[in-house]
Amino acid sequence: MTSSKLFTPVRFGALELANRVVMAPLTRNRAEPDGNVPSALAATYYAQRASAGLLITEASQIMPEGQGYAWTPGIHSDAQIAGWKKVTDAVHAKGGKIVLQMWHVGRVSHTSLQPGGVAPQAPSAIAAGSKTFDGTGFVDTSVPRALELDEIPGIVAQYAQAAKNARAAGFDGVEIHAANGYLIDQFLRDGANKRTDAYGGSIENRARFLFEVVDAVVAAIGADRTGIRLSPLSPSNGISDSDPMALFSHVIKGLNRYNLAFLHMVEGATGGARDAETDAKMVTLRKLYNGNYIANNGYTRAMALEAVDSGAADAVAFGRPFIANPDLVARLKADAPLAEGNRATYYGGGAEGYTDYPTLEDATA
Ligand code: 8OZ
Repeated sequence: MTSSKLFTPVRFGALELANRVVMAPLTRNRAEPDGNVPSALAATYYAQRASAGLLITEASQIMPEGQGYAWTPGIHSDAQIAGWKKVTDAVHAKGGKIVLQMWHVGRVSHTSLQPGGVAPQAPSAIAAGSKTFDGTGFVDTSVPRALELDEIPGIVAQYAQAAKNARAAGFDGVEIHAANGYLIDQFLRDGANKRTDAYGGSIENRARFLFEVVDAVVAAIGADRTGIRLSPLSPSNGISDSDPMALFSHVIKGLNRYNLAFLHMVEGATGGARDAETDAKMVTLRKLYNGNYIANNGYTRAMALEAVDSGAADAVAFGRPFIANPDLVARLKADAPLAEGNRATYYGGGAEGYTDYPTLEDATA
């Protein structure tokens, strides 16, 4: 047992968390193929993990065009809202808190996943050069089309509608997915955004879309129920920028004015190893933020205790460790061994590798 602050309550805006261990968003590709509706198994899966201080759901498309992989859940149809309601009810029944991660993939998609089989939406017609999963296998992402200037307000409005849908589905709030090379990140970076209008060129212009989305979501459900995730130094999904430190200094300083529930940062390359140079840059960026900070990416128990006890972070999000350890909080508290997840069952499939990982108590009973 330990008396670390990691296991103490904290308030993030309107969200009262029982501890500072957060479940990071994890794509699992198990929505019902008919309509991309969260399944009954999803309710079991999230409820099993409800002892986290906060659950952040897998990324969920805000509109059909926002989908980039097979069987990811949406938050745009009535059936999806009803499916998510079962998830939030199950989590709340166990005393947990849960926010929905809102996602538009932009160019990280394939024509076969787009309504009408057309090219995916993006700031500019530049392919990501990455792969996606179309339901049969891994395929190259398609060359996208550049959004028309007059289409952008409709997408911003869709984020606000998705946030309202999330609240209707019983979520405690939302996380705006602005990380990992998806649509918002594509607008931010000069490697993906070659626009010559108000949404391209200068850092201020490239950040315009992000701030319009934040404005709209905050107006829809309140800043105290809105969080955002950034990955300033991650090369995920073919994203690149000539000066990420200048870009994200502007973004993070700009986020200070909202008093959001939290800022959640992927520190370094998403899912990758950590290095000292990148960590130092992340510390520089982190210091620019005045609000609640959730740290993420490859944290061990020792790193998480240190981060929270030193005040470097207010909470730590764990991703992959939550797959095989539904009782991760209890295991961290007891300094118990962690189970290893089976990579073959990360994406797609049913209960195997999803809802069949035992708690330590059950495993040793
Ligand atoms: C893994 C596989 C597919 C999507 C992300 C939503 O990187 C994802 C994702 C992760 O943010």
